[in-house]
Amino acid sequence: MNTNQTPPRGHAWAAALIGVVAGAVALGIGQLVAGLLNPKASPVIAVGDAAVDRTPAALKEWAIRTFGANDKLVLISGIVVVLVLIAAGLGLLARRRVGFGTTGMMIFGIIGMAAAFSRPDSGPLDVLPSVVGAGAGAWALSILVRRTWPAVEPGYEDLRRYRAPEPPEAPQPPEAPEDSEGVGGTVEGPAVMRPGARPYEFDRRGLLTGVAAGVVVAGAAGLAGRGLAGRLNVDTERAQIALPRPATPAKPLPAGADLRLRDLSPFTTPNRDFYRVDTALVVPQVDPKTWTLKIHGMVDRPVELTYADLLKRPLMEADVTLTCVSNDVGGPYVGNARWLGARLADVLRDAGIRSGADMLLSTSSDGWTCGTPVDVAMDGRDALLAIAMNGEILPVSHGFPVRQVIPGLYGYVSATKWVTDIKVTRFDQDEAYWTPRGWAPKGPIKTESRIDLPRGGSTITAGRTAIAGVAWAQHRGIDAVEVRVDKGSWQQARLAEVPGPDTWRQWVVDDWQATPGKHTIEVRATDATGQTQTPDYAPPAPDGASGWHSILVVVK
Ligand SMILES: Nc1nc2c(c(=O)[nH]1)N[C@H]1C(S)=C(S)[C@@H](COP(=O)(O)O)O[C@H]1N2
Ligand SMILES: [Mo]
Repeated sequence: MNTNQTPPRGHAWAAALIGVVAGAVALGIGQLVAGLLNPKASPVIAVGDAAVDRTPAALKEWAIRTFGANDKLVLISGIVVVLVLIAAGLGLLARRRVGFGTTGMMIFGIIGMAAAFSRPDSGPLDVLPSVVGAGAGAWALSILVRRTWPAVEPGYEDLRRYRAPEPPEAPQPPEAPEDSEGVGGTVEGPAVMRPGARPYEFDRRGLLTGVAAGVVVAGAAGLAGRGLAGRLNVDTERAQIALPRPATPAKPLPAGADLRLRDLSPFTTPNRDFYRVDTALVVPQVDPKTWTLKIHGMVDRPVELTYADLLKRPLMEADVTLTCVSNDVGGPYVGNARWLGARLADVLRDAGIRSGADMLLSTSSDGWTCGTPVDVAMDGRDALLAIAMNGEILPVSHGFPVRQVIPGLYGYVSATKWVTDIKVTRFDQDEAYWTPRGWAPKGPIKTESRIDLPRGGSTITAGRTAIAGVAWAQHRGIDAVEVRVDKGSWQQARLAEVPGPDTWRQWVVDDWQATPGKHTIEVRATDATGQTQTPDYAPPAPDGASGWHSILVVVK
C-alpha cells in the first residue's frame, strides 16, 4: 500500500516567492502592532537593537569605519536581506510540508519576541508585534502555499489528504521539475488534473492574486504601523518650548576663532552637520512633560527633577567639543557646539554625594548606560545637563529633552543623550554599556589633530597652498600644532583663537609652496600640559585612537 501523504508540490520558485510574501505579511503586521504599542518593538528594530547590543568593540569599530553615519541603515538593510532569504527558505519548507513552513515562521516569531523582550526598556506587551506578526505570516504561508500546488479535479482539492493513485506503476508525487520555467512541465504524473489543465499546471492566476493580496496587506499594514509610530514623535512638543535665557551667557567667541577657510571645519559645527553616534535604531521620543531625572544611589538626598525644575535653575552656556572614542585618526566623529544647560555639579551637590562614590552611572530613556568619574564632574569644569545646542532646543537625535555634556571625556563615558537617571556608585560595583563590550571604563580624550585641507588624496595645483585643520585636547587645551611635508622639518602652524580649553582649535600653515609631484603631509599637536601627540598609531578600541594624521596629495 502506498501511504504517501505528501501533498503535490508546486514549483520551487513559487514556493520561495510565497515564502517572501508571507514573511512580508509577518513584518508588516508586526510593524502595525508595534505602531499601536511601541515602535521599538517592531520585529526588525527589536532584532536590530539586540544585534547592536551584542556587537563587540572590534565589530562596532569596523562598522563605523566602513559605513560611517550609515551604519544603522546598513544594519537594517542587512537584517532585511537575511529575513528575505529566510522567508524564501520557509516557503521552500512549506512546499515539503506546510507545517514545516509555519513552524519555521513561529520560530522566527519567538526570536523576534526574545529580542524585543531583551531590551532594557521593554515591557511585556513588546512581545506582541513579533507574535501577532509571525501568526499572520504563518497563516498567509499556509494559504498561499496551496496556490502553488498543481490544479486537481474537484474531490482532490483537500490536498492534505491527497494520496498518490495506487500502483501498479506507483507514480511520483507530482513534483514540479526543478528546471522547468513556470507552468507546463512535462513530467508525467497522476491523472487527477482539472479537466483541461495541462499536467502540473497550477492556478497561476490564483497564485498571483494571492501574492498581490499579500503584498498589499504587508505594505498597508507596514505603512499604517509607521504612521501610528509617527504620532509618538515629540517634534511638536519640542517646537513649543521657548529657548530659555542663560543666567551666565558665554562670552562672545574671540574674533579669530574661525579662520573661515573654505573646506576647513567651521569653529562651530551646525546642528545639522553634527555627527551622531548612538545605539538607538529608533530615535527615542521623550516627552519633556513627563521627563524626569532621578539622582540616587550613594547620595544623602535622592533627587527627582522635572523639565520645569531644570529650566528654573540658573542656566549657563559653554562651548564644548564632543569627540567619539570610535573616531579614528583623521576621522569625522568630532564636533563643536555652544551648549546651554544646568550645572551638573550643582544638581549633584543638592543630592549630596557620599564619600567613597567615584562613578556616575547615567542611563538614557532607552536603557543605554554611561560611567563618568565623579571627580571629573565635580572639579569645576563646565559639565552640563544640556537642554539646548547652538541656540536651538536640543535636536531630538542629540538627546532632547536633556543630555549630559562633560568636557574632556569621550562621548561614551560622558555625553548621555535622553538622560533620565544618574546613579551615584563605584566603578568596582557597576559597569556601563560599552565596558563589557571591550571599551575602557574611563575615557579621557587623547590629544589629536586633523588635516582638513588640502583634502587627503586630492589633486591640487602647484604654488602657494594653505594647509589647515583642527586639533583638540579637551580641558587641557592646544598649545601648538606642527606640520611637516615629506618628512621634512616640522613647521609651526598659526593657531586660531579659542574661548577656552574645552574646544577644538583651528590651525593653518599659510605658505606651503607646493611643487609638482606626490607629497605626504603630517600633523601633530601639543597640548597645554606640554605633551606632544605620540607618533604611535593606536586604533580606537579600547580607549581612543592615537597617532599622527597623515595625508597624501598630488600636485600638478
Ligand atoms: N542615550 C545614548 N547616549 C549616548 C550614546 C548612546 O548610544 N545612547 N552614545 C554616546 C556616544 S558614544 C557619543 S560619541 C555621543 C555622541 O553625541 P552626538 O550623537 O550628539 O554627537 O553620545 C553619547 N551619548
Ligand atoms: Mo562615541
